[in-house]
Amino acid sequence: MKRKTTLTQYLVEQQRKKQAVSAEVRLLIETVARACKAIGHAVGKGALGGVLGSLETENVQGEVQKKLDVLSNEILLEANEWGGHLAAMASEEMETIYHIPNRYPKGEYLLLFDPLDGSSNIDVNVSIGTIFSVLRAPHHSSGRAVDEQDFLQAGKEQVAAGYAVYGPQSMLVLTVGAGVVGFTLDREMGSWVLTHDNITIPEQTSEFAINMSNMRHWETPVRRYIDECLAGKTGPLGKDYNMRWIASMVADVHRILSRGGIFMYPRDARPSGRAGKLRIMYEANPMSFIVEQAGGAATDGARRILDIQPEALHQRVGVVLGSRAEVERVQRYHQDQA
Ligand code: AHM
Ligand code: MG
Repeated sequence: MKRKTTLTQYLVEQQRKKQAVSAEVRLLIETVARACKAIGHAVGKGALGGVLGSLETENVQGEVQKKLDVLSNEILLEANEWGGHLAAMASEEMETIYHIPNRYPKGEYLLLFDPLDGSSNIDVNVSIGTIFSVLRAPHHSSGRAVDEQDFLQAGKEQVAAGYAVYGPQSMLVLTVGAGVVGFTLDREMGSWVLTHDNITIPEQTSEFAINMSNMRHWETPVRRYIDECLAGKTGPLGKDYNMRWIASMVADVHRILSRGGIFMYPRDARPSGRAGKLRIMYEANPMSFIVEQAGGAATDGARRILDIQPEALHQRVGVVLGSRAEVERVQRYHQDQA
């Protein structure tokens, strides 16, 4: 029987053969993966673990926090603060950055995460997930501690990115800049086992994912593309399209990595939608890195997402990502409009 490759073995191999990861990054990813296992365990218990429902608190974006949002955030902080591989962390659930407590050594990397993405699906037993991004901490010769400004790096600077999806199976999908691989959690053994080597996104697709209830607010290029999809075989795109919308970015992107498609959460005309909904640093950037590494593309309409210079930790951005040919078409429609 062929021996199974675990996450640890995969990372050691990357470190040894391709030098794609340093020992610190390997440790960091393994620690995040261990935290994801714990989050997946809590998610799996649901009502039995008393973890469903909301708290009375709001996060910095004014969203009501779910118990699992906060618990997942704590699991990730606790798992990562003591290993010596990080200079600081940032999260969707925290207003500003989290400094590594003085009692622990500091490392050279920055970790950003959305601890539990797809919050509206937590209480209804639909797939949710964790998204993470790893950056290098700038070196300060003065020895001063890192600050929020140090996190504001374009997505192309990411060293690694990944997500865990908690669904019928728990899976971890990862890139260290050398393609995309997927691991499935072997619940009996408690280990992440490599099950999806070299994930690639088909270039063409006939499936789109967008929240159609926002249609009246969309900008013209988005409306044009979706109108053409809806026109089917006799329309300008010449084929019938299907639609899927899970409303967990992790699950929607995972489907696209599995069988192609386009995912859009575009900017729109609402006062709350002008900048987009999804956050660049810990949602759009890691997902765009993964999608590009799998042969797909990611844009905000005008620019490649990974090229955008962020100006704030919780900055939002319009997102169009997935199969290359479709994303490029949407981008062309934006250029036509400009
Ligand atoms: P969250 O981080 O608070 O869960 O919000 C992000 C989620 C994405 O997972 C998903 O794509 C989107 O919000 C769904 O939004 P909507 O409910 O407007 O369809
Ligand atoms: Mg999110």
